[in-house]
Amino acid sequence: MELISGVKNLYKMGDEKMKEKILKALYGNKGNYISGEELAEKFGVSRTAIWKQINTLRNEGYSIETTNKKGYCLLDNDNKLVPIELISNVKTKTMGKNILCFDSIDSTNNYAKQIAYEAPHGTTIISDEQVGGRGRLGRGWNSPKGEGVWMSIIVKPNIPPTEGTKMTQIAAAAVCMGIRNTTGMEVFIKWPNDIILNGKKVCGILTEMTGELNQVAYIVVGIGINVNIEWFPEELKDKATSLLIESKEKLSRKQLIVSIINEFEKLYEDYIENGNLSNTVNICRKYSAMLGKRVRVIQGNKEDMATAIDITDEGVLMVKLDDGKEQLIMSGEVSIRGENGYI
Ligand code: BT5
Repeated sequence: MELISGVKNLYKMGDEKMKEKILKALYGNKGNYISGEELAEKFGVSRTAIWKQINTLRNEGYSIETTNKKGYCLLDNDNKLVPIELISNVKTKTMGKNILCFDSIDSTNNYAKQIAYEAPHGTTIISDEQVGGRGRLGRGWNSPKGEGVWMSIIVKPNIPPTEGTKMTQIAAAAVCMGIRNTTGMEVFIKWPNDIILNGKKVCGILTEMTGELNQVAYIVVGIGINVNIEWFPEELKDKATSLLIESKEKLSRKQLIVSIINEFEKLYEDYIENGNLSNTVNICRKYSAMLGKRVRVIQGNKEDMATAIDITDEGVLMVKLDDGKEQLIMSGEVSIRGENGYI
């Protein structure tokens, strides 16, 4: 697991490494040349030191063009996820203001949990690939390299653990709006944690919480979106899809990430600052893949057919069972499947 970019010691911003400073300067000038001399002067080091750092950056996959006369130029490499670029594009107060990007990792949720106590609220972990991506209840999450958004946001709300499941609804609403805003694609929310496109799963959310009985210490909100995946393994191909498969177009992961973080902060602040989950719930209702549909409620060994009738103001699903009784479904308590398998 190697941290490819990001400020390694992210809590001491003054301690930024030379490589990061150079990268920042190149980003500020993207598409244009800066001379080695100018960089050397700016950072008080030799031109050779600059050249060495540029080589390191190149080895890490940054496309940097060099000419003897003009110096260095960072080319637009749209698929490369770079903290500096993401951080400077989000329009938020705290969310996504610390971003760590990995080339490969077991699971961004695992890493987020390792650093969660020290990491500032809003810290976001992103990886180009996950080799141990996780779904709920020990299930796996397929996370191929360079083709998805595999990210985890650490939040530290001042709420009791019983409220924690609301983060999943906030994230689902944020992802739904983020995808709609950046791609125009008509995605829907399958309560509680899936985003559906043309009847197949395009995104899953894994929310994990740590805390005391009456106070959350932190919550890790893991979001996995199939963006530019071209094919799925046999066991997933009937139930999973990607934005690329449905739109036939390669999409920018950066724009998507930025938009989701912006939406997430808006909805999160509405809830935490103003105690208002209604914006989230309105989105979850408006774009629900479930409301009005027949669903299967699975509780332990028991299975009932029902109709999904509402998402309450608390973000809880209400169903009407076939015997006429209404039942509230708390997230995590039951699984819900469409009548004909997955929806
Ligand atoms: C989820 O679980 O949908 C939560 C997925 C969360 C993934 C993110 S990625 C960043 C962060 N780091 C992690 O390690 N995880 C989070 P669940 O509802 O249990 O669905 C899991 C099931 O979805 C699997 O058992 C497969 O059937 C299916 N699946 C696996 N990979 C998939 C994919 N890429 N797209 C669609 N379905 C998939």
